[in-house]
Amino acid sequence: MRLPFLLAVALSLALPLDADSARKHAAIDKAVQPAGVEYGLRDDVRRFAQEVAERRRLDRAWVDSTLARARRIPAIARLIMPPAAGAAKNWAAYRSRFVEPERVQAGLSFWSRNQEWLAKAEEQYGVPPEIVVGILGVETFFGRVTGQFRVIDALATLSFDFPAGRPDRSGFFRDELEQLLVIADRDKIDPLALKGSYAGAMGLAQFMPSSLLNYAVDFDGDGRIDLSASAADAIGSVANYLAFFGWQRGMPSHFDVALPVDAADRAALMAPDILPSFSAAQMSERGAQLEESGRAHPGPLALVELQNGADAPNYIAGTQNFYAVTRYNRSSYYAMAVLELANVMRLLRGSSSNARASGAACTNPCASAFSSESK
Ligand SMILES: [Ca+2]
Repeated sequence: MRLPFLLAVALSLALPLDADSARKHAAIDKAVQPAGVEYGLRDDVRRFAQEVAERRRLDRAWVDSTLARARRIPAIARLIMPPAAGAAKNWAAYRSRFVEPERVQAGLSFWSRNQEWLAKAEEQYGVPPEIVVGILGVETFFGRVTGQFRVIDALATLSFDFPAGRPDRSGFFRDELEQLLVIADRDKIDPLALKGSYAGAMGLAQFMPSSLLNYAVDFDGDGRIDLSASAADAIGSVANYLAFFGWQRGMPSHFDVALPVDAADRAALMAPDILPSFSAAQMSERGAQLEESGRAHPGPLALVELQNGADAPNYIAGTQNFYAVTRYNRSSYYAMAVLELANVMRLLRGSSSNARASGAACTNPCASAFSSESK
């Protein structure tokens, strides 16, 4: 779906690539921007510039000079690598990084400042305020951590010097680099001035260039899309993105579930991973025990495992809305962090306005919210 194209933007957004992306964002933001080597007239970069200029009808000299000044940043090639082998996934640890008092307080404040836009987004797209706020909280701590790399450097490094040792995604990043040039040309932005994550994600909601082109909206109606400076534009764009990828108004994101005893049944139910594939009846037939509301759910469900290192995993039955959140970042750990942060904020906003008004950092409802396990 193509949306209004008056992006005069000071862009920003991206799709973090894995469950550790937010940690990496935070780590890199504290680091000094590393030096890099300009691509200059490297043959493969020049060939790419020629192809893009022809395909997109861009000025060849501008594309050449822009890409020539992009830099290869060795730190980016390291950051894109997966966690060290043997690093166990740990939902409890992951959750504690994102569902914690400081981020919750910042989220409640963001919610209060932007409640009008959040209500409008829910009305228009069906996505509740807490989900939008949860995504912005996990992505960038509500704009505190949006990335310090030049977007052009990140995308060029991953396009032309994608590191060996993991599946080659350079084609994906070349597409993103091409779309960045298209946006910059159309909206008269200097592509060398844009900052973002090590993967080229920009703004409050960390959109990649392709997402910016296809799903960002001018929600405050000022004639330009600005995902860095306009919270309204970021809110509308996140809600539009989730709606496009299947978010259903009023549908729960997940249900409690107890695993089947039989190993073959467990394996069968977990085979599709996060893709909702089984009706509630099919889950029950295989021995999974859903909570009552889950047994009444009319749509497909996914049995999702969240590992806890050496401890027992958690399991949930994810709906289409759980899956929609994973379209933002393809990790069940990411989605669950968004949903639990969202839930805590929703509970506190509904139950504790007096405590918040007094300035208390974390009173009883807050404490009980942090101890709750899910939903
Ligand atoms: Ca706007």
